[in-house]
Amino acid sequence: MATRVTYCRICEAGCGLLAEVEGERLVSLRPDPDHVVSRGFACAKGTRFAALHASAERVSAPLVRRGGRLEPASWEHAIADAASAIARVRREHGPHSVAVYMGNPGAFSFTTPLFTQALVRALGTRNFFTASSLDCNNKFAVSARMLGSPMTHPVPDLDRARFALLIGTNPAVSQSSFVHAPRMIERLTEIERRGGRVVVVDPRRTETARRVGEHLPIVPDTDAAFLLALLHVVFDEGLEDRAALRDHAAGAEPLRALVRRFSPERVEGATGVAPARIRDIARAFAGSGGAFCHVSTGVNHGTFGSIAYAAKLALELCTGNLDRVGGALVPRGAVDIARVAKLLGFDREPRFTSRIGGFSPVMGALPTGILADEILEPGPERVRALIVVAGNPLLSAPDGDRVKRALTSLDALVCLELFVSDTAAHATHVLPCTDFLERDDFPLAFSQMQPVPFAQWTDAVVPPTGERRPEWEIIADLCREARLPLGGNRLTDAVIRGALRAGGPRRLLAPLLVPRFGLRPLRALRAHPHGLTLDESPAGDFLKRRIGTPSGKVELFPSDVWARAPELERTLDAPGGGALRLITKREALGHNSWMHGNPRLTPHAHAAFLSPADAGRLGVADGDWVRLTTATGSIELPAVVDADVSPGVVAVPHGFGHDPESGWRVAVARGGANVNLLAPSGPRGLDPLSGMCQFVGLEVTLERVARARAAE
Ligand SMILES: Nc1nc2c(c(=O)[nH]1)N[C@H]1C(S)=C(S)[C@@H](COP(=O)(O)OP(=O)(O)OC[C@H]3O[C@@H](n4cnc5c(=O)[nH]c(N)nc54)[C@H](O)[C@@H]3O)O[C@H]1N2
Ligand SMILES: Nc1nc2c(c(=O)[nH]1)N[C@H]1C(S)=C(S)[C@@H](COP(=O)(O)OP(=O)(O)OC[C@H]3O[C@@H](n4cnc5c(=O)[nH]c(N)nc54)[C@H](O)[C@@H]3O)O[C@H]1N2
Ligand code: SF4
Ligand SMILES: [Mo]
Repeated sequence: MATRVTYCRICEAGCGLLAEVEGERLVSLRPDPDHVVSRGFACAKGTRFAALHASAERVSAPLVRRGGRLEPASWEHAIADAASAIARVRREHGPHSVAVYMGNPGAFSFTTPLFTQALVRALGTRNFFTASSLDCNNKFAVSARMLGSPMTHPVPDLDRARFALLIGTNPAVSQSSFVHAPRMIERLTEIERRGGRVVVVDPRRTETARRVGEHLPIVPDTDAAFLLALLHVVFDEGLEDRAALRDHAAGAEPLRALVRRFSPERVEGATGVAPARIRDIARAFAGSGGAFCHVSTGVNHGTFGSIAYAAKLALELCTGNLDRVGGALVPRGAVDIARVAKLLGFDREPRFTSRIGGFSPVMGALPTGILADEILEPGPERVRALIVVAGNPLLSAPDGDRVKRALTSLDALVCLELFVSDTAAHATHVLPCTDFLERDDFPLAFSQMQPVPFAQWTDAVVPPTGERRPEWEIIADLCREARLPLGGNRLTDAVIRGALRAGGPRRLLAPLLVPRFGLRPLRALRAHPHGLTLDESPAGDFLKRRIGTPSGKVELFPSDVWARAPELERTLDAPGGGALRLITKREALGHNSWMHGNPRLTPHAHAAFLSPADAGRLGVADGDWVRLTTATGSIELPAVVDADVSPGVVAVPHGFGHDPESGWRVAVARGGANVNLLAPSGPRGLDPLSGMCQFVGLEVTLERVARARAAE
C-alpha cells in the first residue's frame, strides 16, 4: 500500500487529501494533516469521492446513440462519428450553429478551460456558454469595469479581519465561492475570539449563522438596497476614508449622490432590516480597523446582483478596507491571472452580441439563460449542435422544461462526462472523462482567490480506469478529426500540439509558473507535495501598482453598472406585498446536481422549507406535499416546517429531480423535483449587464396537495 499526496477538486476549498493506493487501485481517501492550508480538514464529499471514482454508474467507455439508445463504442468510432456530426452541422449552417457549454467542474482543472477555449475558437462560434452566468457573472462584469479586469476579485483577509460581513453565503455547507479557503467556520470563529464581529445576512438562519456571529435576516432579493444604505450611512456620518477616496477612487461624487436616496429608513420596508441595525453595521464596518464584505450566490442570483457587487466593492474602498490588512486583499498569487489575461488579450471581450436578446459576452461567454432560446428560436443561425464539457444544464439552468425541449431537439449533443447525467441522457455521444484522481493538476483558476496564497502541484493518483480520457485529449482529437485547428488558427494549433507531444499539457502550464518558481517550476513544486505558501506583496500594492483600470483608480460609478438603480429604487416604494419568495439552499452531501448517487452519502430527502408562520397560514404540516408555482412553472415536493426560515420565504435546494433516463439510478430513486422548472429563462429573465439568471426572490405560490400520511 502506498500513500499519495493530492488535493480535492470538488469545491473551492481545495482541501489536501491523502490517497491510499494498492498497485494501481485506489483504496481510500483521507484528509491530509500536513496540507499547508487545510491542515487535516476535508469534508465527507471529498473523502468519499473514492466511491464515485469506483462507482458502477461511471461511464468508462464511449457511448454512441444507435436506434434511440446509447451503446458502447470504440474511441475511434465515437470521435469520428461525433466530429463528423459537428462538422456537418457547421458546414451546412455556419459556425454559430455549434454551441459549447462548460460547467462548474471544468474550472477545477487547469487544462479544461484552456482546451474548451481552444475548441470554441476552433469552431469559430460565438455561442459559448458557461455555468458562470448561473453563478457569478455579475462579479466578472462589475470587476471588469471597476477594477479593470474581470479576473480581479478582492478576497477576505480571513485570518486578520476584525469585522466580517457575509451576505448570501453559507460556508458551513458550501465553503463559499470566490475564496479558496478551507476551514472557513473556524477562521470566522477566530475573528470573534479576537474581539471582532461576524454578521451573517441571510433570509434563513443558516448552518453558518447557527455556528458563528450575529444573524441578520433580510427579505430575499433586497441586498443591493441594504448595501447602498450602508454606504448612505458611511457618507452621511462622515465615516469615509478620505485618503483612500482621494488617492484611489474615481466617480465618488455621483455615487455619493445616488446613495443619498437609499437611507436606512427608506430601505426598511423592502429589506425588513431596522434602520438602527444598518447604522450599527455601517459604523462597525468603517471603524473596525479591518473589515471585509463577502457577497456570494444568494446575492448573485438576485435581480440586482451587479449593483450589489458594485456596492460591496465601493463599501470596502470608501471605508479604506480595500487592499488593507484585515480587509479585502488582492493577492498576486502563484500566477497573476489578471496580468496574463491582459497580455494574451483574454480580458478584452469579443465585440459580438447574442442573436437572442443582444447580450454582450462576459469572460467570452454568452448567458446560459438564453441557451434554450438559441436552440429553439427559428432562424438561419439557430444552434443545432451542442458540446457539453463537465456540465449538467438540464438541471442547473433556469426553465428546465424548456432546456429539455431544446436539448432533445438538437441534431448532435456531445457530452464529456463522468456519468450519463441528466443532460447526457439525451446525448448523441457520451465521451467518458477521467476524474480528478486520474489527472495531474494545479489550482490555476483560484490562484488569486486565496487569503493565504499557496501553490500545489499534484500528479495523477491512479491511472485512468477503463477507457476514460482527459478532456484536453478528447477535445484535441475531436478538433483534429473535424479538421478544425485548435485555437482557431494553424499557429496556435501547432504550438498546442507541439507542447502536447513534448510532455503533455503541463508544458502549457509551466511557462506561467516560471516567474514564481524558476526554470523548473514543477520540480520546485513537487518538492512541496503538501503545498507551498507564497510570499506576498504588501497590502496597498494592488491599488498603487496593479489595478487595471485606465485611470489607475477604482471606478466607483461606471454608468452601465448603475443603469438599473432607478429600477432598484422603485422596488423600495412597492415592497413585495406579502407574496412568498423563493430562495436557494445547498445540499451538504451533494454538489449542485451531482454526487447524489454516492451510495456512501445519503443526502436529505428533497423538500421545500418554510416558516412555521407561513405553514400555519397555509394549513401545511411537516411532510405534507405542496405545489410551488411561479410565472414559469410548477413542482410538487414535501414540505419541511423550519423555524430557521424567515416568514415570507421558501427555500428549495437545486440539482434534484433527476431525469429517469440518466445513469444515476441511485439518485433517481432518491426522488425530488427540479426547482429550476420555476426559474425564468430568455432575455427578460436576465440581468442586462451580466446575463446572470435569477434563482432568488422569485414570487411563488404554495398550496398543499396532499397530507403527509396520504402521500406515503
Ligand atoms: N436553483 C438553483 N440553480 C443553480 C444554483 C442554485 O444555487 N440554485 N447554483 C448555480 C451554480 S452556482 C452553478 S456553479 C451551476 C452548476 O451548473 P453545472 O456546472 O452545469 O452543473 P453541475 O451540477 O455542477 O454538473 C456538473 C456535471 O459535471 C460532471 N463532472 C463532474 N466532475 C467532472 C470532471 O472532472 N470532468 C467532466 N467531464 N465532468 C465532470 C458531473 O457528473 C455533472 O454532470 O448551477 C447553478 N444552478
Ligand atoms: N455541499 C455543497 N457545497 C458546495 C456546492 C454544493 O452544491 N454543495 N456548490 C458549490 C458551488 S458551485 C458554489 S458557487 C458555492 C456557493 O457557495 P455559497 O454562495 O455559500 O452558496 P450557498 O450555500 O447556496 O449559500 C447561499 C446563501 O444565500 C442565501 N440567500 C438566498 N437568497 C438570498 C438573498 O436574497 N439575500 C441574502 N442575503 N441571502 C440569500 C441562502 O439562504 C444561502 O444560505 O458552493 C460550492 N460548494
Ligand atoms: S470541502 Fe470541498 S474541497 Fe474540501 S473535501 Fe469537501 S468537497 Fe473537497
Ligand atoms: Mo457555482
